[in-house]
Amino acid sequence: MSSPATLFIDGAWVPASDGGTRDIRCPADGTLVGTVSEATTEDVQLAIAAARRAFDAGRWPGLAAAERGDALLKVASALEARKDEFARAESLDTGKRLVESEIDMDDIANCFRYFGKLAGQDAGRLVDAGNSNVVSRIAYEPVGVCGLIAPWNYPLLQAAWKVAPALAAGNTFVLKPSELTPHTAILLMDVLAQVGVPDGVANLVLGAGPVAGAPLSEHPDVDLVSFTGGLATGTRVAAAAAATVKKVALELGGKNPNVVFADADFDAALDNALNAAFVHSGQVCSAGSRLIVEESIHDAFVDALVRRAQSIRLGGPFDPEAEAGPLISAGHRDKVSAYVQRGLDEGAVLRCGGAWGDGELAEGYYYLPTVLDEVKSGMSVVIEEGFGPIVTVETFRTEDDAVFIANDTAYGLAGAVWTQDAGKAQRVAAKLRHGTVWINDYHPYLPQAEWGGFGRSGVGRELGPSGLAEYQEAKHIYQNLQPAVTGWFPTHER
Ligand code: TXE
Repeated sequence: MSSPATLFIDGAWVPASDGGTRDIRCPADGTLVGTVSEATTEDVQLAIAAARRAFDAGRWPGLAAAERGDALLKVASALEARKDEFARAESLDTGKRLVESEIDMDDIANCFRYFGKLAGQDAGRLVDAGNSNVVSRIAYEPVGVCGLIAPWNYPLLQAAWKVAPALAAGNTFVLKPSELTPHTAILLMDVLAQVGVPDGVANLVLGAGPVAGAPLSEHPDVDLVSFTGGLATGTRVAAAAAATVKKVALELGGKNPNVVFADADFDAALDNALNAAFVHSGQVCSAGSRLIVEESIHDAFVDALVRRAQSIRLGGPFDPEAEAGPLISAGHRDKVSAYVQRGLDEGAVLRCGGAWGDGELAEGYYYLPTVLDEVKSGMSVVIEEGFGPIVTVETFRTEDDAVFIANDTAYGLAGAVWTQDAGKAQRVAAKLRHGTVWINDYHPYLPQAEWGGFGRSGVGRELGPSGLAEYQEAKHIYQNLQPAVTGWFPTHER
């Protein structure tokens, strides 16, 4: 059998240089989804070289920004036209429900549309130099070759948050999706080629992080690295990137507080606490994994939460009854199990879950929705990201306590506050040290609004105007309209 050609380098589909491959299996039942190329370091270097040539000598960076924007609008339309195919591929790779992948595909089309429209809008800025003989302006230029490293939880969505602004700004890139979930990135390259993105501008390498990803953070010809993934890998990427002083953008997850005051709309807060923690089985960087509830409603709220959590139906991507899916891999499920066990060893009270799915679910990597009550600051389940269907419960008595507990984390990605007191909502929102704060809601985000973290949740912002600025260099162009001798150094006769 010939080797699959699923690396996209310099406008061509190629196999790995050593013929290496990887089987991709659906986490819902282990079925083989496909076999893809596994890049070698040499393949990654070829992709970087292609991106470098396309940036230094190609036409993409110099195109009118609106023309690049038009290409992105075509990508959005193509994604809509091929939504079923993309959503199916995403669900097979991740095990997530088809309906969730369909929502992701709509969001991805909107992301391309947003950056497509934004691309031509800002022609820079005139600066008042305080001198009528000077024209001073700021031009926004592409950074260069971008290394884009994406995770497995929202494979194409996280890639799109990087690819769309990188292209809009006129960069070239090498994308490395997670080795577990490559298929929608492969489909995206097909779409980019079809809408006329020139050869070498968009390159795709597949494979394990240390081989296919690390060169993107190390190579001197890469000017920017944008990474979404775990804290440990992100720290490694940033350290490697420092050696060549690359621009670095990091999104490293969170330990996100969901603060519920006693005066909140009980049913809405409860329903959303469930969504916050258990959507996509908690494999969401902004998952509301820390429920921080006012002491007076703790018992009623947590009892109801446990009842609802126990009734969540788990199942595969195409099971119409399923409400949440499996974890991404056996390794990740082991990690989630160990994390919960550590919490129990440290004194957390297991209210439900804490076990693998059995019966029919035993074919996949399912983990039951888990509520850990009576956790305390300093426990590992309060400090570390669990990235599974786990919610911990803490209580507070005063508004100040609530804020203190919510900010008592090294992360700072997102959080929510539930109260019907508008003043309290605004006071608490203002004090939360998190990049997104929801008031009486959980999880919505907008392509036109910045997304990113305080503290160890990362560096930089994706989406919104700042999401484009990450991929631009600001250049000051200063023109003297009346050149003259300065006389600073007088002419000395010898
Ligand atoms: O992620 P990794 P893992 C968190 C979550 C999870 C933990 C570990 O808590 O339990 O991270 O998950 C590539 N140089 N998040 O191990 O390793 C890798 O191939 C360059 C939060 O799966 O961070 C993949 O493409 N790249 C998160 C990407 O990095 C390397 C989403 C992310 O994988 C590399 C996912 C290296 N040395 C997990 N090593 C979020 N922020 O949403 C690996 N990679």
